[in-house]
Amino acid sequence: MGARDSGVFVVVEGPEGAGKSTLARWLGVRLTAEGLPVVTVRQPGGTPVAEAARKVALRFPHEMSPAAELFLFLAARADLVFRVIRPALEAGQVVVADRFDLSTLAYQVAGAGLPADDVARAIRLATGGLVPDLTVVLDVPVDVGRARQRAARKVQDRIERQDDAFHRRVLDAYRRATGPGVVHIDATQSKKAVQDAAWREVMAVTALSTRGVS
Ligand code: T5A
Repeated sequence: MGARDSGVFVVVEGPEGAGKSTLARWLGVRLTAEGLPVVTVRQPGGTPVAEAARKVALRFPHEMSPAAELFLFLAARADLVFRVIRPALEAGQVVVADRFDLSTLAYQVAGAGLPADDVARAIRLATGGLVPDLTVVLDVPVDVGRARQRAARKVQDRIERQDDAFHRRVLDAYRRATGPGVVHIDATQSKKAVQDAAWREVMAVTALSTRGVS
């Protein structure tokens, strides 16, 4: 992990419609209720530069090369890490992020076909090597996630308009994800079951587990 202080960095990941935003919001509320200082962020977004990059990456009405798309997501992440995430961690806060590096590996590498090693190097440059303490990967089949988005009347962005084969490669990449702090949760379960499972993992990486909160 890149040098930082005593905060805790939690990331929620997964394919479209998996329930990431719902879970990230809930974790923010629950952690606050436990008396911990929390910052919740979504990616791409969260600073003026990152919001501008988000608009181009997701809403731009013209074709763009996979590499151009990669650097838009990483420009957004670099600014968010520098201006929001690292300062919060250095102040000892809990940061809950809706998406982080795994999204780039799933969408731009597995989905769009960019070379994994080059992208990993670019990510390290963007984040200074910051690694989450916990990455909760929510697992839903592509059709379930898309049905949830339709039910929520979400307007499709550039990435969501990619075909099913792209989204299956994204899902497979998430399913293969391993490493320190990476846990997988079946997100076809009820919201409550997903929250309970995630909360057990969050307690394990925060001081809450030793305070006996359940
Ligand atoms: N992207 C992003 C890249 O390509 N590379 C990158 O590096 C990064 C960071 C972001 C897009 O950018 C791409 C990936 C994305 O295409 P976005 O709109 O910010 O787009 O985020 P999405 O992840 O696409 O947002 P979604 O809203 O589609 O998915 P969520 O957040 O996973 O789902 P959520 O929580 O909004 O829930 C969707 C619906 O399902 C319900 C909710 O109530 C809601 O109605 N729901 C459940 N229903 C039943 N059971 C459950 N367990 C449920 N949990 C939630």
